[in-house]
Amino acid sequence: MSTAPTSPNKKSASTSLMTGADILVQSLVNHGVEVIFAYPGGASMPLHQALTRYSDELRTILPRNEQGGTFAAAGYARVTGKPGVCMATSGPGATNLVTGLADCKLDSIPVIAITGQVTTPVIGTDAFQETPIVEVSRGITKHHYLVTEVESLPRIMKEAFHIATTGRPGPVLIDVPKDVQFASMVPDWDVPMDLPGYKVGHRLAQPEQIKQVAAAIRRSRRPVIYSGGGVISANASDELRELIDKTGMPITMTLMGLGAYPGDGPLSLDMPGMHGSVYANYAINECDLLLAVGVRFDDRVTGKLSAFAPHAKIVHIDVDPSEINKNKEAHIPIVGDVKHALAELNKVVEPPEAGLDEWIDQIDRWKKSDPFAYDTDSEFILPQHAIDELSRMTAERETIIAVGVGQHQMWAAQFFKFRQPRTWLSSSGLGTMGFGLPAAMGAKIAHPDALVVDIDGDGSLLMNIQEMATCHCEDIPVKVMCLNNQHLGMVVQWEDRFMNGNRAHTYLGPVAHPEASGGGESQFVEARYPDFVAVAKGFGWGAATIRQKSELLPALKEMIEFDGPYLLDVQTPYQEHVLPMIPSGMTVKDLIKK
Ligand SMILES: Cc1ncc(C[n+]2csc(CCOP(=O)(O)OP(=O)(O)O)c2C)c(N)n1
Ligand SMILES: [Mg+2]
Repeated sequence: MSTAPTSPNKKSASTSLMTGADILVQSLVNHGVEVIFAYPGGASMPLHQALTRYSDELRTILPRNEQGGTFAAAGYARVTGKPGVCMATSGPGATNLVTGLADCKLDSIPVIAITGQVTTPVIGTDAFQETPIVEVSRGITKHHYLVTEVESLPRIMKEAFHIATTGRPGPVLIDVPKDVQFASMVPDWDVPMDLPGYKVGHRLAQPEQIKQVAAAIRRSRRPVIYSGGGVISANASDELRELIDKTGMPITMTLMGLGAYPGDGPLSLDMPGMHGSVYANYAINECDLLLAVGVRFDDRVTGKLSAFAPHAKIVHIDVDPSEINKNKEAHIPIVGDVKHALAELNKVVEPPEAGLDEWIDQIDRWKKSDPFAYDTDSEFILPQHAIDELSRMTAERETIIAVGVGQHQMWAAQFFKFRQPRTWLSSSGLGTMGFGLPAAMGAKIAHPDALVVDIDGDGSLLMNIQEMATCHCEDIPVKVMCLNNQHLGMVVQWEDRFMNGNRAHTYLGPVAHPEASGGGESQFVEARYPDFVAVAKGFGWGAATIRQKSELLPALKEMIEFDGPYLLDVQTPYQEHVLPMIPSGMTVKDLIKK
């Protein structure tokens, strides 16, 4: 193994010596990667040097924290379906990736994370900036590699892209010691993969199973489609819409599944579960057939499992066999690619024999009596109102929404009407505050002509606010609508509901303020901290703050039309609760409407 770096010759790349660093970067280019979010350090410097040599083919973006880089890569992957790529140095750089990897694992997002590592001879000695990142991230990656010799690099790169993007997508970590980055070889780009235990190509629904599903639909009187992130990642939205057109079946979409069918479509029941619609939860409770597609029966959807869809025959289609019968037993379990299964089903499916008029009438009555609602007479700008207006204002243009985690996230899911897949970015499984701004950044890079808005909470925004610098310096004009309630609103809501309103570190201003211990008098916290407008302007953003209802529409317009990144700080009261709510582990009978 030579350690002398050689300059790459891209044209004859397959016949000349290349360093590990150049092989890795050339391999990214070969796999169609257009952008990498990479933060340098000692152990990844050769990789960064290589990135400069490929700058005409591969854009390198410097996030301001590696966590921001992972979420930006994930945002890019979520809106494109292509793998997102991020990179960090060893030690603290690598550990800053951990939350992002966990996020991608739980939401099945294809991301390739590359880390620099200390040189192979000192691995395991607690060398400077050494962390065993493969060990650290073993349980939160789909796969992981420590590259111990340069000769494996072309194969590992090929396998990593294959694993991240096939079957159930997920994050793959590649840890590359510095001596491997310097070592050189003549790469073979056509090297075969060596993945004996990984056979996703065979996972297709069988014709017999498709016939069973068609028969179950034909016999059903009260069917519901329960559609999730798997439909989005399989790019199966068209097939799903065709199935609905052919059968007239109503559909509820999970937090990960929003946009697969238009949220304002006639057969949409919106989201199910803890903060889902009354009508989706009632429909699941009463249905006789639950067609679960690309979902995982998450506890935030099901509540108490034994009481979930108690009368239904359950069809469960998912590409990942480990999801089938994991939480809820399926009567017709199908392991297979969702797009293929739905396409096959569409060839044979017929509408329910007995007709669905009665069932749809019942659903419409539920929709009428318990719509998502908020107090339109409030003297303040309520967060739901701001989202509702933004949804209306952007209905006719290509819009992508990212969110943080908390009340604002749930309200965005309830009140923003998503009409297309891959236009909604939410850290759903992990529920990671700080996701919104960097995810929006990644989405904007992928779709520069789209309007990309991060609807954020004041707590969540602070967690990765440094990415404002990235947006300014790299010319990524995202918008942030910060629903500023001066509190960790979702935790406040649980304090109010389940802990007698005792405030326990959920106020985001100075602790000397009476609100910090719940002693505030009014509905509206007058003093706001931090001054988000000053912060945003410090980062070179346009910014404004509003608190009067009359200011909302012009301010939204200004935000949308502003030439560059822009923060709109919307001061809201904090007493609003996200409703309806089925408390954790409970059933539809425990649903709280007020
Ligand atoms: C990284 C992280 N830490 C803690 C939590 C727990 N948590 C969930 S929601 C929430 C409050 C979020 O506050 P904010 O972003 O202001 O949104 P709001 O609920 O006020 O709309 C907290 C602390 C989390 N989800 N993620
Ligand atoms: Mg808040």
